Amino acid sequence: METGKSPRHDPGVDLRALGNTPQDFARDLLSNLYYERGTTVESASAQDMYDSLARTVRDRLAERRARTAAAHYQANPRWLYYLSAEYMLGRQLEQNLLYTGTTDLAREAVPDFDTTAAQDVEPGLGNGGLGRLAACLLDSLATMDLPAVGYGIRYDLGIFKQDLDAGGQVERPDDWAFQGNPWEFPAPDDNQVVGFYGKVTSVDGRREWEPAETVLGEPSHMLVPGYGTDTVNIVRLWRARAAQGSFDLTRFAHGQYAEAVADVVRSENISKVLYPDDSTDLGRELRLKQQYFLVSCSLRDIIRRFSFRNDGNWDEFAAKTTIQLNDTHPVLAIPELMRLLVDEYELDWDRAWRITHDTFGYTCHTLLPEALETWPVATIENLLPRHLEIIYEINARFLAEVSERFPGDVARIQRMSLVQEEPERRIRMANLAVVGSRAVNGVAALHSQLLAETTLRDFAELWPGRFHNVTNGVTPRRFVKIANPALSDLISSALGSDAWLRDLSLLQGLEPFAADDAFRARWREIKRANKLTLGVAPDFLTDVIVKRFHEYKRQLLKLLHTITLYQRIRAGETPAPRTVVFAGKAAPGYWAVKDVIRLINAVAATVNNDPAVAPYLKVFFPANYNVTLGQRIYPAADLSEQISLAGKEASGTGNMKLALNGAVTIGTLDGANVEIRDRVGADNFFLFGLDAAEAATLRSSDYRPRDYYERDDELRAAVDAIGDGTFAGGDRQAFGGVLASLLDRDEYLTLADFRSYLDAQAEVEKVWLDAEAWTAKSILNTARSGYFSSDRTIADYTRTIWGLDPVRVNP
Ligand code: 26W
Repeated sequence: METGKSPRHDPGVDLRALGNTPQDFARDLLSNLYYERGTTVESASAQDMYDSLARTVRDRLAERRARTAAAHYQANPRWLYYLSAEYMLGRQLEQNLLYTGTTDLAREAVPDFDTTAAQDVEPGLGNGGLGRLAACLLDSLATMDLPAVGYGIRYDLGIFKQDLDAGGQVERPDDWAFQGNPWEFPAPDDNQVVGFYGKVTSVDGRREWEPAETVLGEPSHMLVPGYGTDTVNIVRLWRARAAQGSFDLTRFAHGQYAEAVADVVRSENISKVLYPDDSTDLGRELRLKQQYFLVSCSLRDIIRRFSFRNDGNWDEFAAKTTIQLNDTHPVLAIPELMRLLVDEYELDWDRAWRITHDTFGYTCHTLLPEALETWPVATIENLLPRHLEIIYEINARFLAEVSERFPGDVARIQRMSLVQEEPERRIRMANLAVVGSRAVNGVAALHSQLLAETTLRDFAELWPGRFHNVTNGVTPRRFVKIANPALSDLISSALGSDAWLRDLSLLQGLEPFAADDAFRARWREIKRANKLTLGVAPDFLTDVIVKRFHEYKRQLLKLLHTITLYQRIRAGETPAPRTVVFAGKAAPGYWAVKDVIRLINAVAATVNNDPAVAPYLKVFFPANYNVTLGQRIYPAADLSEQISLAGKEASGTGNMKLALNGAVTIGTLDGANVEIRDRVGADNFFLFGLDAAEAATLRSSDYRPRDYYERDDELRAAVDAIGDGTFAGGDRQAFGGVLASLLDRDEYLTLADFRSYLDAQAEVEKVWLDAEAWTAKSILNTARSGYFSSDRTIADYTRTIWGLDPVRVNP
């Protein structure tokens, strides 16, 4: 049981009487229209119809959910709790129709299905890769019948919506649940109280924290169904509410109504907005509050669920519970569990530490030093004074262990300390995560290797057995079956069944079809139709770079190539026609890449308005890249651009979605690209650029981007066009910042990799002109990418880190 309430007497009613005949479905839809929306088919708005349909589908999942909860109660299994500040769940309707097998029923019952389905809003409760990975992992956990709960924050405002105004990014708030969220079940009874600020005193030799402020965490959950199974797990999201009594009666009595509610507003601000910064640590106090809010609510909920079935027997806790920390954002869970065990449940330190350490696993998602979170000691001391004491105690004991292992190695102790001393005292959250966890993992083979060799080297030397790799994956249900139904049907008919959706290694069976003319023709036809759906030219090579904007991801390298193509065409060359698709958001304060977005759109305007260029080149920048838009782009892509500077991209997951949809990759040896190339074969991957070791060496030497600029005529011409006003109506200042960053610093070695990249693009073009050869590579990319299913990722976590057993749900 999820709720902690005692199991109810079974009244002998079969809830599956919901039934799945067209009559059953239509009746339930109507019933929801009448009784939930208070309207009729004749007067229903699109929103009324959408909401009623969503409820009709949701009810079918809810019935499975009830059976899942009963099976879990019976089994009293070991649980995985996934703690993540972000989830990018994607649209729910299509997925839930598919998972309940009601897609056809819905199309039949709903008068204008497409308009209705278009009302579905994706909950964008994440920034990018990390949040979408969390959603893929939840999908696979449920599909594999593993007992798991995801915990997160129910932000009122998700990732901002991106508009393009005169080619520049403008942010608009994403009030995603404005029209209500039919997929969500509130559970106000499971409220938790969270404390902040205040002081710590000693009472009978124990430390006692008296918070100065309390806030309520109110949970609701969304259902996470498995595919091809009756398991329905949940993701539980916390929303901040003012604690009772936050209303200031004194002020109210003095006529200061707005001031009287100030505390209410302040409390509820905690879950107001997702921080839109992907990979730079801003260090804002409200963000730390969000992190503690998530951790505190979730741990109390986890302990409540544990005690309900295991009688508060702490010796069983780590056997029944494993908690995975999705990057450092929820790392306060380590000192918080210590605080609960030591201060509230009165366990001694050593026993509490054993339990805590045995409970946690930590996944790191980055290599960028600027993305490693640290918090000023002063901020933590003010907000969470007891946690700071506990962190100091953990540190003292940990450093004693290090000195014993490495006597006199002061530099090592300084590097490993949880406390950074200069330029101000800060807590290093990644160090805390490693010290407090049983297992640490990176998200691709190269990433895990670099973590152990560089970023976390001292820790890997101290505890080599603690370090693991678990290569990321993506769910084939959403990113192949739902995104690309025509391709999915072709795959199923070739393989003789749709079993590949639950065992993606079966895609191997497509290999022989790479040599089958008729199959190749059909494969091309589908790609062509998907391009039409996306709105790009069906016979152009569709060349896509879709991801968050960051300098290390090098969208600028793609743009330099695009400018070169433009200049070649202007000079009379006739390259193979291509559409370059750019999409992605920039962090609102990240001016360097906001300029890149502006420049891309300026180039697009020039290219797309030049009739001499039109037969050969188009540049397309659809606004507001999100899961929904991704689902339209991946199926239309021919070429997948994965061109980050080697050693910077932890894994990437868009690379996997694109390969599974038959795009061929052009990429560096970075992140999971390495493994993609190993699997699809070097012949079916366009490799270029420096590798991670070469890049590190060049960066630490005196790298001079101007030398590359001066030596390469095409590079110089492309860079000059940025500075001479070609794309800015003659204004030479318009992109001065971009120009200077390339020529003066070029932190990510764009100029150094330019020629190698253009050579690889020449190879791309050569193969593309042989349609049969290209299609064979495309098919082999799909056939050999089964490894990149998030089901395999979950199998790896389960085997090496979590040790979970499946619990089957009775029909
Ligand atoms: C503190 C600010 C901040 C916010 C988010 C720092 C770092 C992050 C994330 C760790 C950034 C992120 O999304 N990382 C991506 O995680 C994906 C899933 O593992 C990987 O595929 C991407 O390579 C990695 O950039």
